Amino acid sequence: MRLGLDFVAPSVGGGQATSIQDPDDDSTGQRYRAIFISDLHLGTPGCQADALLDFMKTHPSDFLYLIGDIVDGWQLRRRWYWPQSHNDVVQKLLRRARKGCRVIFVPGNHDEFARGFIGHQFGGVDVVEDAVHRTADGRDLWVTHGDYFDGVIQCAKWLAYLGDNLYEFTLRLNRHLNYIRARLGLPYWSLSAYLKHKVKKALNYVTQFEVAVAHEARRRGHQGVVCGHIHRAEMREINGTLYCNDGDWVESRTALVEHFDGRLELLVWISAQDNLLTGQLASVAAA
Ligand SMILES: [Mn+2]
Repeated sequence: MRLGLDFVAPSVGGGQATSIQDPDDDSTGQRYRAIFISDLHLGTPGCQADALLDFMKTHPSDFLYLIGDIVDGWQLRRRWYWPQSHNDVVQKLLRRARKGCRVIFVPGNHDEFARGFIGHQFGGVDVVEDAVHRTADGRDLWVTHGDYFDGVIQCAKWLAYLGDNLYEFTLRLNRHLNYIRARLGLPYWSLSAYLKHKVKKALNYVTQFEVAVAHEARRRGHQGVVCGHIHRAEMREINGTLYCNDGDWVESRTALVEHFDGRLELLVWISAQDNLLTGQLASVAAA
């Protein structure tokens, strides 16, 4: 198994389309056995729906795991924001399920409203509390969003809401700053990623989270875990357990994929228009 970060270039047609091809399948890129994505935060201006659509369009899979915070119910309750591109993402997800892809939705804390529908199926999408994915090479991966390990959210919901507001604020500030930076000819720079990185580094939060999740996966008898929630893509062994975090589609645009031989890989989506920023994106996700 290869550890590390790889890049998915936007497909320019033709190329490596493989295996099952249905006539309605417009995908031109590589097919994966499984794709794991989380923290799309549909319903917020931060969601990079267009990039996600490009990724989804070009990369079909047999399994698609939606590991929480897909729709941001917290933000939508406060302010309705639902552009066409967010609708397109939902349509695309449902279409995949219709086309025979096994789509599994594990709700997170931002879409906890969906936890009321656990055990049900909507348009071919299974809503489950958590899942176990068996890789082609026989490893069992526990699939969970990860917020159950978040002491702050578990103990005091209002604190989490406060944190959410601050996060939204930095994201907005980030957009303005980058507009100015772009005008000055400077490359993209993510303030919220920087702040999150700094703050959480100081609190040692990320490590604690990762160790706790990996430990629980091991306790449950699995070889690894795939989660999201902290918006930090990662794939590494922790005390003999494979810890995978598929990142997010607000900043890092990352996905975890399984190849047909069971090999797992962490991908960063680079849009055609910003391939100059490759280095920046890589360091955010790989940090
Ligand atoms: Mn979350």
